[in-house]
Amino acid sequence: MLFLRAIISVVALVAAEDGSQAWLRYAPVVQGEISTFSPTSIIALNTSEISPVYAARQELQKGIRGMLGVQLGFNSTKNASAIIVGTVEAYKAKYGDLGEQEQLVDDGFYLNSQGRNVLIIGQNERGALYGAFEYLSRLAQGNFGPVSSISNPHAPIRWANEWNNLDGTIERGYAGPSIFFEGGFVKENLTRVAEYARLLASVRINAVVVNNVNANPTLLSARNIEGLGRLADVMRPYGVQLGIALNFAAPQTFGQLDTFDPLDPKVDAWWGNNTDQIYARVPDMAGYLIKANSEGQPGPLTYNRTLAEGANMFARAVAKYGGVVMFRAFVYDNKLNPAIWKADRANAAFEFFRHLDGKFDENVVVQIKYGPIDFQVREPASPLFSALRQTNTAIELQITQEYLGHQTHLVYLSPLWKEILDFDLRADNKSSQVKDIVSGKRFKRSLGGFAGVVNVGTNTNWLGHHLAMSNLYAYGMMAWDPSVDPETILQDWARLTFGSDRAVLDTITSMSMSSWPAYENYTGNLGIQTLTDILYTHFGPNPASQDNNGWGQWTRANKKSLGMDRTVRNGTGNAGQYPPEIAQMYENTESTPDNLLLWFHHVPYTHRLKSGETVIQHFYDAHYAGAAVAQEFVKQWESLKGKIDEQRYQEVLFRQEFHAGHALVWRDSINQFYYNLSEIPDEAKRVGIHPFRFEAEKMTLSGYRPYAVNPFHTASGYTAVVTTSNSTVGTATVELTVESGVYDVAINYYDMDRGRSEYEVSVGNRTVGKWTGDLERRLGRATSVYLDGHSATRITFRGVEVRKGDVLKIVGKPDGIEPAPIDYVSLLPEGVVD
Ligand code: GCV
Repeated sequence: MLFLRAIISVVALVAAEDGSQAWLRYAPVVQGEISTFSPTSIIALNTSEISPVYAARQELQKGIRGMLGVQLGFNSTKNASAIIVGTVEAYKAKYGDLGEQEQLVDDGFYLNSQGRNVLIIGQNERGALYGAFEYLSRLAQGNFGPVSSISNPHAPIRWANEWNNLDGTIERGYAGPSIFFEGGFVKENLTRVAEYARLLASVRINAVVVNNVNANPTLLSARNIEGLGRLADVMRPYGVQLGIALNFAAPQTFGQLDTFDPLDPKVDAWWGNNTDQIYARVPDMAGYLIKANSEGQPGPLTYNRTLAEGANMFARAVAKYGGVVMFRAFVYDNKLNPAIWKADRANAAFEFFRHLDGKFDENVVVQIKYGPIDFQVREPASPLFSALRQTNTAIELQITQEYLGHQTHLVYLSPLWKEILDFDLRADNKSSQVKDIVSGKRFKRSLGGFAGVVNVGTNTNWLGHHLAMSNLYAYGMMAWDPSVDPETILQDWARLTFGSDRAVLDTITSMSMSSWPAYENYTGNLGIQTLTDILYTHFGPNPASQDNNGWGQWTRANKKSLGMDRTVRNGTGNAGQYPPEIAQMYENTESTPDNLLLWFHHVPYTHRLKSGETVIQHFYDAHYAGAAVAQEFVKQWESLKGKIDEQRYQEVLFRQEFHAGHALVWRDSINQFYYNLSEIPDEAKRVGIHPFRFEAEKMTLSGYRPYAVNPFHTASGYTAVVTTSNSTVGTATVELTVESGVYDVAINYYDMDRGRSEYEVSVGNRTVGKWTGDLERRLGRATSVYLDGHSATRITFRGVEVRKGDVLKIVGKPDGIEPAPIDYVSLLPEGVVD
């Protein structure tokens, strides 16, 4: 029997998998003491189909069948070897006392082996389901020993936010259109919503806000309320509650009142009435999420009412149903004047909310982004966490990689979140870790927790990149218990997702754990922010886009110096928003950690870091180091060929190759930008010096012409080539004056939206490769209609034989608006990256 299982397992390892099951694959298990698994049946203490206990029963049966090849029957009477799953109350009613349950809080669970019985007992039904998932996760990881543990959540609020529009698009979503909406309404087929709820429940997320915070008021139409009811119905069996985002002006724009003033009784009554209608269809709705007076959204400030008055209006409407209002602190003026040295967007949330402390109703939670700006690659913790003492708070994290590579770059985010959650703000000179503030423990608040912007789409694997799913898994597990180590969570996820092969685990661990530092290195380091294009896609490099506009993500880079002066002494005063011990640390360059130096200080490029390096040389070195790590990811992943099923292996490889190429685009672009600005050369003589490149504009061109790329630093030598018209086939040729040998041929080109150009490259009349510029179809990243840092990419053909004097020829056939653009060709001897 065991031998048979072992065979099944090997076969399953190589069978194609599409990622739809994520970490809930229940693949046959070979490791661990399988023979000690003794249960022969499952007793569920609630068998109503809408109960999470029922879902737990089904999941236990399915999981055990998949992993162990054993079909457990359902039983109702206790026998010597059953898995018993249910709530404390149901257990007590049936079997009497249960000792340890006293320690359970809402959603908590208890696992215990009693002889050959396994007890999975939740404080509530949802907790029982969480316990079942935990038990299955242990089995999947080869842990068959007796269980005995109690697990309680760190905080009651553990929500997912989905920025889905009613037309089916997703703001900052990179994995296809919405699973919730299309054409203005809730979708008819909600199969994937149920599957998503199952995934979320397995990582103990208890609610989902299904629509964009930039909310469409027509969500409140009768047809959509019915649709919301259907959404809640399919998620309910998994204990995942529905939440919705509201548009503050809805009473006027949708309800046809002449005002949306929150203190106008008509408006109050309108929201009360609408809320009653929604709760009539969704009696267990979790509550509302509100973005007000932010980025053009309406809010109470229009009527000179406070943000608290606005929040409390909704709080009153949902209070009688036990609902909560998540009110976002992401309120700022996006028309700031960059000429004012002391103006600072980072000050906004604190300035708007601090004086409102204690003015919010008990069922309001102020939802605060982790840093003062907007999900950058590195930010200090928001000072607002330490300022709200009599107000419930939650931290907002982002699983969707808006500023972090759109799920085409591998970036494991749990270490970033951990740094923020563990950060000690030293409120009143006492330990005040962010995680203890948002749980409500530090300031003794009744509510609090976590909101994670996920943005799953219809892509089979949910987030577009199989490896990005570690972020969703980690988010849930950290919201439950922020003290867990990011590497431990990662390894659990990797074992569940890819199996327990040591090489697979070690490789994925090494790649993922080095991914955030690498991304920080080749994008924006020393706290300067991500340096992506904030005026367009938030994907590729464009440092100049940060400055001289009203958005306030300034770097203040000039010829001599850069960084935001946020000191109290001479700058925007932002450092002074922190409690005294932290304020003092950030006030001075000497005590500010290097990785936040440019967040808090404006310094010359020649300023010396604690390492002894200058700021500019650190920029150059870090960009080279980070991009080099991204090249290694490809080789690391390739070492797993045959150890992972071919489908997921190839899909990840494709993204890692893109990632490696785009990391070089980032490296060169940022280095070139700051070299150009500061005119300080790279001591290591790398920046702007590319001995292995053949610039396309210097090749012999026919049907192609040189094109000055904008931003200039997103093209090697600032110039690319494009076809002379959208119907002309272009040819670029160059004689290769290199020693005969075997080379990798890397071609940097631009893959724009709205066109699928075709390319062919040959060396000495021997075809090296052909490809189509169709990444807009294959990657979910935001696209660009320009030649720029978003469309810039690289394709590499490896092991090409080249003879001295061979002619390299690229033929480019334009399509749509895409003129088959080429930047350069690198001819790379083994081990060289250029
Ligand atoms: C949903 C940033 C993003 C916006 C997002 C906003 C927010 O500005 O770029 O897409 O809007 O944050 O969090 O409200």
